[in-house]
Amino acid sequence: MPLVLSAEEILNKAFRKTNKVQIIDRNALYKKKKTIIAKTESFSDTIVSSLEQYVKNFPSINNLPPFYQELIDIKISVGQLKKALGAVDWARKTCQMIYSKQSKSLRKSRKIDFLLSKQQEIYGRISSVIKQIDKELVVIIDAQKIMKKFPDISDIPTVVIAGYPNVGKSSLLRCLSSAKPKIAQYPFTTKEISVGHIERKERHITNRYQIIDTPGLLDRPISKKNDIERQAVAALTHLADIIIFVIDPTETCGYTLIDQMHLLSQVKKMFIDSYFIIVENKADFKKTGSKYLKVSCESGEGIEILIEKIYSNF
Ligand SMILES: Nc1nc2c(ncn2[C@@H]2O[C@H](COP(=O)(O)OP(=O)(O)O)[C@@H](O)[C@H]2O)c(=O)[nH]1
Ligand SMILES: [Mg+2]
Repeated sequence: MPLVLSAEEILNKAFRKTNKVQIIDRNALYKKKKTIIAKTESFSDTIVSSLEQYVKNFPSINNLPPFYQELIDIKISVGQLKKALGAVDWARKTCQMIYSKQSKSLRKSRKIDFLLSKQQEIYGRISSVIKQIDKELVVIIDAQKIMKKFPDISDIPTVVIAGYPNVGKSSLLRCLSSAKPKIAQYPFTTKEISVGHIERKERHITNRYQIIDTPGLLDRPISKKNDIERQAVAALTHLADIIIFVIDPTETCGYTLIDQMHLLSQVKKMFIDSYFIIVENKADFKKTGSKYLKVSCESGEGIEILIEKIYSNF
């Protein structure tokens, strides 16, 4: 992505470049005239090509995975970003036109006063166009900041873990992942996201799946979530092919089974397109007579069966 500058920075950069323009000509009049033209051209070129880079090299929003689009939407709205890019493109065309319309009269004239006043006019008009898109440039700069901090999530089959705090979600993520889970911050909250991977080798093919734990997001009732957290959950719905909902029947997590079942029904409503695997954790400690798969991150009981269940649903 190009480094997008604010309106003031763009103008400063363009003016700085004009100071470096030097023309050599033995004829003093020609030297002055050519210098004025060259500076004006350099000013306009710097601006037009910067704006062109911004629009051309900005990642196509429509081609981003929906999860990332949703993340952009949370902070600045995709519509606003598209409008901002449109405004920058308009400014590029307008600046180009201002210069090309005036450059002929610059070339024709031999009056230095006239040339200088034309130059000032072009500087002024282009500057005012750039100042007009200052807000839009800031939108793009903000979008870039968000995009740089995107959590590193791939477009591969994904399992998301949900359940109350202390039921054993992080333990389960470690239990299921081959490597140490990576932890990244959500770009829009202080919330973290932990991503682990399972690899499944079948003859010569290795399939990779990612497992995501989202502390603070899928471990609380919807009524306790603020707007941003709700939107973050919405973003996650794009990722989750499978949801593992972890129940702690020992209630040592500090939440009753009734509360846990209530959270399950809420999460089910949010992730209507995902396949649910409900597990009862801490089976080494206590098992209920329920139909749910019993696992233990401590003893490893049930983990193989859980992995098979994950595979068979992809
Ligand atoms: N007895 C037992 N304790 C467990 C098991 N899994 C997790 N725990 C414990 O439960 C507590 C919370 O686990 P953690 O993975 O941090 O839960 P999270 O908040 O849902 O991520 C920790 O003290 C774990 O050691 C298990 O299978 N059996
Ligand atoms: Mg945890």
